[in-house]
Amino acid sequence: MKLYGSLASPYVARVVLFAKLKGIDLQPQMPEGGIKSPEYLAKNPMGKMPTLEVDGLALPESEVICEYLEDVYPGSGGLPTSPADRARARLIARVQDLYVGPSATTFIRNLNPAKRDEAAVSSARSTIETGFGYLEHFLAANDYAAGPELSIADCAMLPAFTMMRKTIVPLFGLADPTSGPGKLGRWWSTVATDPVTAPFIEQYSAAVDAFMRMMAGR
Ligand SMILES: N[C@@H](CCC(=O)N[C@@H](CS)C(=O)NCC(=O)O)C(=O)O
Repeated sequence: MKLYGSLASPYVARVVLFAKLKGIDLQPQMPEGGIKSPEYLAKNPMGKMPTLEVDGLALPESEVICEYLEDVYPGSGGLPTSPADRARARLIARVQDLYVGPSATTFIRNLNPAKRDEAAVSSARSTIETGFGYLEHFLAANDYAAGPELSIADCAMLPAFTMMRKTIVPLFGLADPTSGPGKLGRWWSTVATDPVTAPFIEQYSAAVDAFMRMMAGR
């Protein structure tokens, strides 16, 4: 089983963390020639990371990869047991993907003030706040994102929020909901001190720092 991509990508990091919850050590590696090479595009024509390659199957899309791992290693962590709890965990991951992730990507693509699309940034400012509001609504009141155990919901949110807290929040002066008194603030305090996720945040932060140094050179 090979996971293509760089850990600095929150989508790749989500898969790495989800695998970790299942006791699988999945180390991502960049494909030779990069994600726009003909060889990689033949596996994943979207030219994005991650892609999981396993038994002749090349699977893109981080959430689909996590669900594949769940099917192969069912009941070994990462998703709660009851259908309602599983749905809630999946919902939070989906809200992250649909209502927060795209705006965060817009900010990341506009880091350089000299090349900034101000209209796109202004629109992302309002859409990301709406997305934060949706997460605040659906997050569990206690413990982790979807309840008493770490789940696919934390895997979707944790890398994204680690990256946002280190990059776009300070650089664009966004209000950081994970520093506030609400459920997102409570959630962040939990994952930032949890014995599984706290070291992961540290490892992932180092990858983000390296990514930001690379972007600064552009
Ligand atoms: N929906 C995809 C998003 C993947 C994605 O956007 N990955 C970014 C890195 S964070 C990428 O590969 N971008 C390269 C590009 O768009 O050219 C997933 O969940 O895997």
